[in-house]
Amino acid sequence: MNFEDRLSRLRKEHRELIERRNYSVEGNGVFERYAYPVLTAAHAPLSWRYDLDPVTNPFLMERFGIHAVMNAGAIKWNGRYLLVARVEGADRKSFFAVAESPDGVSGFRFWDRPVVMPEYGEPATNIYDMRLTAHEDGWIYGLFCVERKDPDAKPGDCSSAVAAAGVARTHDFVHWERLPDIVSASQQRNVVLHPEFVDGKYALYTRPQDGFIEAGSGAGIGWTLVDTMDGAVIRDEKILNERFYHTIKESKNGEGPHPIKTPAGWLHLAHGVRGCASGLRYVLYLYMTALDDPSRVIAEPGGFFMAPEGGEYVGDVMNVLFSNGWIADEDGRVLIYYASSDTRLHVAESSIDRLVDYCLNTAPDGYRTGLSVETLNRLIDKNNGKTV
Ligand code: BGC
Ligand code: BMA
Repeated sequence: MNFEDRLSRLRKEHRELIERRNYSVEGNGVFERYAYPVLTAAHAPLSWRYDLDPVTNPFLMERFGIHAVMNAGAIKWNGRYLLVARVEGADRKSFFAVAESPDGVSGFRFWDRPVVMPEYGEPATNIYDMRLTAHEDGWIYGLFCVERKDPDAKPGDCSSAVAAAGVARTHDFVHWERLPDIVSASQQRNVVLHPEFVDGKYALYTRPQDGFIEAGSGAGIGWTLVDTMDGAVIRDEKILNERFYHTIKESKNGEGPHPIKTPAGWLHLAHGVRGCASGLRYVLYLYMTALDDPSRVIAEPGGFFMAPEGGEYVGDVMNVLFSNGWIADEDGRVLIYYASSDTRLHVAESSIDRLVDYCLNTAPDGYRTGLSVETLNRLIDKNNGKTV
């Protein structure tokens, strides 16, 4: 095919992909998945991937491979639904890019350029998984993972890394002011800024780990208060949501986006990780904390809220659902942006009322099979009209 024909075909396919209407699919009552992913590598503008000049690129081949789009921070901003996605190139480096949609479920389109994130200290090898928080101090913060090679890695060790929490803030999603990485004695990924001051301080959900991959003595999702985001230092961390033997969060867990404030408490979305013969399995779960103390858990349904299904299992890193973005709309609708297998980004829809009902009326994990069977029998008895 000649250059012009191929280019017009690529443009047509790209336009059709972006303009495709999405629709929700009936689910389990707790949420509905939408049929199509909201962002994929193919959503990246052609001008990012191709040199569009027939003289310098006569074969119209890709010059910059975009491999995956996943793990997006999400926010409703001036009536617009914005995602700050993790875009990963063929070179395995990820960066952030903003995409926007008029309704939050269809028509997501990338802004013209990726985010140029200023460096702090030793330039990062990789950055990913931004959590967005419109804080009551007036700034919109993006907290994200900053990965660098472990300076203590032995010669020949090309895998050991150090994860720290990066901090940047913006008013327009184009210009970002980079603040110092958060200082912590532990490795930190999945650090999330709570949207309100607590006791006059900034509150952070943390995830202390001994190593880059292994949690080690890191017991789960932590909580800490810091005086400033301009040079935040984690001193005392309290673990508010623990890992637990033989659960969906046996190996690791981490806060997703910042929690949503509801009349019944703060609603949290998190990921839980367990090991199995095929590697690590990442699923999503919910829990709630008290309005007067966002670090006190008041409800936690047992098991996962969402796990991979069908094609979601397949991708660059199999068996992974991950979420670091959701939007609570004014009408009570909640849009949950989740990525599957580190490859593409989807949306599921629920509502505050439904998610709170799910949290308050689903039995907690009893941590042993006998209690699971008791819970099941209570439900069957109820359905059989027996008083329990
Ligand atoms: C990858 C992340 C992953 C982390 C831990 C990083 O190198 O980019 O996607 O979460 O390793 O496995
Ligand atoms: C992590 C995360 C994600 C990723 C997941 C699965 O630890 O930080 O970026 O989706 O692993 O690879």
